[in-house]
Amino acid sequence: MASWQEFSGLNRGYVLEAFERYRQDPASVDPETRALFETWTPPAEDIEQAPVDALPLQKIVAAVNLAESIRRYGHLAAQLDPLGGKAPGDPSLLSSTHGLTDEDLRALPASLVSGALVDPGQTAYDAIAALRRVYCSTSGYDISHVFVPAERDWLRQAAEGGRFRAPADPIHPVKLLDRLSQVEAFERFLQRTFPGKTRFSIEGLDMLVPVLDEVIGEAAESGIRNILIGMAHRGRLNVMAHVLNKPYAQILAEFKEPVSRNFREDMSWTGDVKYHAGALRAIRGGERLDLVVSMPPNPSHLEAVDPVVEGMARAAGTIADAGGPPRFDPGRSVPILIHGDAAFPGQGVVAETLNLSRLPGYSTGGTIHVIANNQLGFTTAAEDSFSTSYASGLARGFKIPIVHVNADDPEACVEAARLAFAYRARFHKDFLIDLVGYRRYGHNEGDEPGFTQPVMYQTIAAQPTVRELWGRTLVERGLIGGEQVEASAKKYMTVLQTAYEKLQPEQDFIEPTPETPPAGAAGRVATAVPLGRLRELSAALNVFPPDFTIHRKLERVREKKGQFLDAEDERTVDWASAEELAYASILADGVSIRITGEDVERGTFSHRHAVFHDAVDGRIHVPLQTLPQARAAFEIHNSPLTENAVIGFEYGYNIQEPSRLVIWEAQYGDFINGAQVMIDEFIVSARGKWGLRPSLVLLLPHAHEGQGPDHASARPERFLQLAADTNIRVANCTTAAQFFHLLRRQAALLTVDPLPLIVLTPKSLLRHPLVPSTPRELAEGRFQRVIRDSEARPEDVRRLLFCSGKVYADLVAAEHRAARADVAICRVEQLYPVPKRELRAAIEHYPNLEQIVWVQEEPENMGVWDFIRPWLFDAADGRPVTRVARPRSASPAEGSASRHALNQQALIEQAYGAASTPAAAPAAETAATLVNK
Ligand SMILES: Cc1ncc(C[n+]2csc(CCOP(=O)(O)OP(=O)(O)O)c2C)c(N)n1
Repeated sequence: MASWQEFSGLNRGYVLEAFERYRQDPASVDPETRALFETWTPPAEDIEQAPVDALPLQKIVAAVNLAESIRRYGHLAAQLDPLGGKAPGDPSLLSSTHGLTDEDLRALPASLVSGALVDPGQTAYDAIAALRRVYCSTSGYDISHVFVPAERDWLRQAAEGGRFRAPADPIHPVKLLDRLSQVEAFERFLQRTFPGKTRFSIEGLDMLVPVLDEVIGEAAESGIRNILIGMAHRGRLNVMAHVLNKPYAQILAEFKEPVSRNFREDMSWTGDVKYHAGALRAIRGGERLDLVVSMPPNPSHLEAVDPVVEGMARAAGTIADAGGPPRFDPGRSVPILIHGDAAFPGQGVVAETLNLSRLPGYSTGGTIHVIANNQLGFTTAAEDSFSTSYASGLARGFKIPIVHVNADDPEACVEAARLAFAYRARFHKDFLIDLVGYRRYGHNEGDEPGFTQPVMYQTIAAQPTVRELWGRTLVERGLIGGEQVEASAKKYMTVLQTAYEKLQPEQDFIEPTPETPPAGAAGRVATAVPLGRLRELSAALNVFPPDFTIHRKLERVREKKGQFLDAEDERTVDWASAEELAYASILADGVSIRITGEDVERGTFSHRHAVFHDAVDGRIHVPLQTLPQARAAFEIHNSPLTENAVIGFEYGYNIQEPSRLVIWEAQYGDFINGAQVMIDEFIVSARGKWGLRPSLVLLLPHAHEGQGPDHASARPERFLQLAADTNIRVANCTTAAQFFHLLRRQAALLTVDPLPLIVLTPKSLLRHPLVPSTPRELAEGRFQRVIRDSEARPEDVRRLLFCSGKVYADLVAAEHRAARADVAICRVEQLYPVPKRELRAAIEHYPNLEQIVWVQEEPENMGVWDFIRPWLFDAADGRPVTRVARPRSASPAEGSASRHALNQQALIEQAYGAASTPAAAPAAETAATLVNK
């Protein structure tokens, strides 16, 4: 048995309780405990001189249990609602439930329940009262779900020891009042000057700003270099003004909404509303840049920015400027996420983001979460919003400590912020502050809340602001006079009034100006790598630790790789080797790489093997991390089974560190629609809306191969529909060399002309004999946007088939290929930006052309046809253009391999204009003859 000294007050209670049971009935405890108790008696001296036998043991146990209940469930009795809503309470918090009277407690020593909270010589009664003040006041410590005992003890000690309370580290009460005056004046001024204009006022949650001040102050002191704040609409303008120091003039100018100087005649420039804009504040200490606080722009889609901010924090804390794996330092950056009380439990992306928090490839060393809890979601009340007891309930499952705090108690709020930061600094894990306030107006300032919450809004109308309440407290404490409270409020109204009077809306209105990419930048970058260099890289990639046992089957693959660059003109470089060589050469060029996605380390189709596992002891070896030529770091992580949050995360990582190559790969491209919010709201539109320049790469396995409707399509039509204003590049390569050059081109463009790159990648084609390239094609070539038919004689060609991706392999493999000298097949390898020049040149290459056909395996309403049609018509210059596709369909593919095979066969027949399907007939008619699904 552990020594008696090792038991804290609580555990002692349990031991004593067990001992008492044993004394009454030895069989009531387990044999092991019985054996111990046979030779053990509890020492008496430890319980404040009173011999145990002299104390009423049941009362001791009851007092210990009461104290434990207060620690666990005290938050249920805490006064968290500034509007006076009744706390639910819990019977276990009552002394009577435990059979205790006040006298009983007065007869017991304080040390039984908590010595730290009271003076020596006080009783358990005083200690229980003190515990209630800690756990049942305006802060609710919801921490019993933290399963790591050391953390839970630390949290309890922090709460009970008053480590974060005045006077140990006093909160400056007058400064706090001043800050609250500033926060309030801002909203009042906007309300007065722009009545009814949407600003999503912070009022009712004004303490959010001092809470952020506190975290940022602590972060600055502890040497953190980057703070990333993610937040939605509520209070955003106020936080921008006061936490990110966005000038009042700029905010006021945005309210005036002058016609932008960037207004484009072609109407294609979009921009975004003011409460989506981002901001950045550099806090300098002397010569050195000490701290950067930034808030990225975000869309209306609530919580979508959460993983983005996490990715940014991860990037900011990652050192990747030397070969090997990168190093993540949690002391460099802190993410802060501000959530809505309806959005936090409601939006799935929150759970996805929380799930990232402790994964090696995604951890950011702890996020500070604040739920800006105004007890409403638009018009919806809590009981219709979440099934958990609190809005924060989800965080419990992730063992995140939670402090609920009444937003009208400024000191308690500041303490919560301090505790959050200290916990994060100590354990590098997430912490959540549930800041419980209210919403002074409707959802927006033009909205009438009385329609749906009449009673609540009667209370709110009578509720003094937190500034007024705090002002009164300071007056009561004799710290200031009443006139000072009012003077402080007036001062900031005057500041705003002055800023408004000086306003020059045209000049003060600043909008992001997207730069037009330098024309043809993508075409100019050199991507070839000399053969000698490729051989060196390949040899280095093949070096394994001497005692490493490679899996039998992979050993053979590696052996083959030993010679695959020997013959310059043999097609020996397969897709996987080309990809690996692209990465190796990019690292050697000094660009770091991060690759994530489900099962990417091996690759869904077992082609990549970027991480080898020793067949005997399971230890791992990552060739791209031991590459001597690498001048930048390489990391690859299997992601959790998530699309939305992880794409958001990688986008965030990418915009924070744009000079690194960041790649996300889908398991199958079909699952990309799980991340449609990230695609629509960030990846394709961040540049148009916010002037950002993402360059994330998405690898999306795509092809109709008979695996059913959900393993067929990466939905290229969706990306192409979203392609405009040169916002993305979309490619679909058919050879290993093409992929090699495409990846290298992307890496080279990161600093020149960054754009997201969407690649439709192969599945069965990974091992198709048409795909491998010659070493020379890597050493001398470049990415070709369009690949013409090298076999057809131009003057023989009457029918030109344009296609993209895997259907090319089927067209070439068809028996018609040899017999039809009049048919040429041209691959469109880059779909956007549309290679107009190459399309036209390909058409003009064939002087006797009669028919141009777009061939795709996707249904006619999907794939590329609808998008490319106008460009093809344009390039065709009056020549007939038609298409061959599966019939229009609500789902992408057949749910049967045999039907797929039949349809695919018919499709190829039609493409060649075979006898059964007249060449000139519109495909849609002939497509109807395909076997119906
Ligand atoms: C994904 C998504 N769905 C719906 C909306 C529409 N909407 C905007 S604010 C809001 C209520 C949000 O409530 P809460 O999270 O509590 O934040 P609050 O506005 O109360 O601060 C809703 C439903 C949205 N912006 N995003």
